[in-house]
Amino acid sequence: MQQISQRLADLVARGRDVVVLTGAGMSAESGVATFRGAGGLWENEPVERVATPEGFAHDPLRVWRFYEARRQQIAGVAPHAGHRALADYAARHPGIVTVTQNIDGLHQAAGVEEVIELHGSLMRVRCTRDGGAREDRRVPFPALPPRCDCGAMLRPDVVWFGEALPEAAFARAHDASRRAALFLVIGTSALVYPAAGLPAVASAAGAWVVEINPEPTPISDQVDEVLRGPAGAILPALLGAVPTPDR
Ligand code: BV8
Repeated sequence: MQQISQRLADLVARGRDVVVLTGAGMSAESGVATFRGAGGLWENEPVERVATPEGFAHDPLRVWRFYEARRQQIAGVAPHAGHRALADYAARHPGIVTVTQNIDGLHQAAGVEEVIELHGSLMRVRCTRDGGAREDRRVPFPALPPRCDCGAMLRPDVVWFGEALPEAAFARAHDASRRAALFLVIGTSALVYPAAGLPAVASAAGAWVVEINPEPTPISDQVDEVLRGPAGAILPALLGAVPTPDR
């Protein structure tokens, strides 16, 4: 692994007040498509058509086809060594806070007990009549768009553009960022707010902010340290031995 600073080594060994913020790049090595860049999800499906309330109101079937395809993809993938390294580290350091923009559930599948999901979950649906949300792991759905027992249409329980993030989840993530000693920002293009603003919150409060990403991002020159490379290789080396997959 590339050379890391003594400060990062000490903070990882101490394991207190550590916050991890992940994006789609964290799941790339599990075979899950990211959003932006070559072969990204948004390449074939413009955001405004499949990740906005207006797009859903205009063509719910098109939106559900987009999310159903992702549900089917997720049903067939597993966490990689980077997910397992994070989960193993969290098990050894219960104070670590795992915040994700991802909706694929792979941190939980790797064994992380508590994950703050800022943008919702692929495997949760929400009734468009009463807003009630629940887990629904049927893949595929019997019909699209899926219906609630009350007869109303169901929507994915995810946060679309122009929609507020779940208030309690974002408040917990923001509070943890303000108290962080070490903030790892992993696999995100740092373009989508307010999640992308959390590294700056941590930095302003004195955290050592480290970006783990094979590519530069708009925050690369604002963080304290950059580990340029894939999460699946960097995290096991950074956080210690990776447990066998049968955890
Ligand atoms: C809101 C749906 C307000 C779920 C998504 C300032 C403040 C607040 C809002 C805004 C603001 N400025 C603009 C806004 C509006 C907007 C926004 O941020 N627009 C951007 C594009 C300018 N924000 C919103 O609309 C948010 N809502 O603020 O509402 C409000 C308040 C009150 C009342 C009403 C409204 C909602 C944002 C959530 C939108 N939903 N998706 C889904 O389908 O998943 S966003 C979408 O992008 C995903 O959720 C994803 O999580 C997110 C970010 O993408 P990334 O995860 O970073 O993925 P990406 O592909 O971009 O990058 C992958 C990275 O991984 C790359 O850097 C790559 O190099 C790297 N990588 C690749 N391989 C690896 C790797 N890294 C490590 N290892 C590897 N192997």
